[in-house]
Amino acid sequence: MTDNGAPMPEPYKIKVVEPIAATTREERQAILEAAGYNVFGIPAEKVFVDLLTDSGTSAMSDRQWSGIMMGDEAYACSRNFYRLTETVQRLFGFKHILPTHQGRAAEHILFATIAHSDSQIPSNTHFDTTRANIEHIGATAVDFMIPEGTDPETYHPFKGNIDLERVEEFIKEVGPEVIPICMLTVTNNAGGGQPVSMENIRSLKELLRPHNIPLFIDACRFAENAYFIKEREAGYGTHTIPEIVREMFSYADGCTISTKKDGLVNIGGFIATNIDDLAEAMRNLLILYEGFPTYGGLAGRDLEAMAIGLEEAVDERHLAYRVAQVRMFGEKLAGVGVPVLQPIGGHAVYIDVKRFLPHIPQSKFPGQALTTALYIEGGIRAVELGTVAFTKVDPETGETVYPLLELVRLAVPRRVYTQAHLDYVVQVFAEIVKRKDELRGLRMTYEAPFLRHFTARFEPI
Ligand code: PM9
Repeated sequence: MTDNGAPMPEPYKIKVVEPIAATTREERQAILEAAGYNVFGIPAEKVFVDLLTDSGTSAMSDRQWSGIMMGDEAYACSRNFYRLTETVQRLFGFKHILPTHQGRAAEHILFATIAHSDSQIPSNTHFDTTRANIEHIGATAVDFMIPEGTDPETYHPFKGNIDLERVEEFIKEVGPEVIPICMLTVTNNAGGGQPVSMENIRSLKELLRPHNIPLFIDACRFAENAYFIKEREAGYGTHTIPEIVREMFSYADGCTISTKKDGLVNIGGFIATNIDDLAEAMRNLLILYEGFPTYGGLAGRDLEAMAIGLEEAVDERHLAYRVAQVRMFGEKLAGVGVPVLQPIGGHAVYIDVKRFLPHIPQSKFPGQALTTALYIEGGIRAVELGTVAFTKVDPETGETVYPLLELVRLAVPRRVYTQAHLDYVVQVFAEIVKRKDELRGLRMTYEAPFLRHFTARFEPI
């Protein structure tokens, strides 16, 4: 709402436009078949509204584009690195900043430095790239979401919270010496874009402190999380977003981040920490895998755009609009009969596919089936976060373990689509709702050994 009571329009005007393609249903059928019924394989030019991800898909501002021209492309110690360092230190309060080309590169460097095959890494929910980086080393990633987080229908203001009691029991059970860090994902992407409360972050730090277990935050959506704290947590209504961000990270010993999300850039990330010897060890690996520690796989211009993007990310008007846009989108979808995960998260609307398509069992990939229907019906690209992305095989019994939640995510890129685009998606859904009982499952014909959802191929049953 604006102060005159009118609904808030986009808090920006459009300076550059990019045409988007219209395709026919027949073309979309053929494109999908060629892509093995996996929307990751569809040429982006053949997508009308692309809600695959909010990662790297933001529109940069005029300030960021002018920052690009201020790129200092010196190999070492470019001025943009110092600008980024100053911005991150001011916003997050960490001493050491190691740029990386994106989030998973930060995860790789962190876990390659601290984890071994016997390590156990607890989290509220590890994102899939984080889990894969941990498991690639042979270590174990463990999720301790609060029970409310696994129920898509109940309301809880901070469904992203970690279950402190279970973390405490876990430390007792495995011993603190095998836990190199605890990781907290804010907001919790794999659990529906749900925020973590300040109280939960603070209490987690208190729980870990006596065991000397450092707390790291996966900070991809730190600004949206801070906005939810301001909106929902007692005592924070009058705080500014930068104040909330600073407090959130004051309880952490470090963070990894893909700045392709809240950081409002198309490529970038970093690791930050206060732990001197860890920073030193990671810097050495950074040189091996990413580049000199002052650029970490990025150009000077990328560092500049990132520094500006991080400042724009904590602008309260930007966040108020962003959260309201996603919420209104979710409410409209619910209004046409689509079961959406409650409450609606920060960066995306998540569809509860178990309730939407109860006739398709998880063994036949109902979430994937919905993503294919969305493309054929309206040229819309969404992502499955269910059986394809998160199925595990029990190492002891060899049994297939399906994820509790079967979700399809409609992620909203930042500053890219207008309300009219999202209304179009709602209309397409209204059509799908009418004949949803006719949708059929899929059979998987190819899967990679890890992160299979990116490249898996399917055929309709
Ligand atoms: N997230 C997303 O779409 C992009 C990859 S999957 C299509 O949500 C968290 C919480 C993420 C995340 C990426 C990464 C990895 C780490 N943590 O993609 O490597 O949501 O920059 O970041 C995606 P990068």
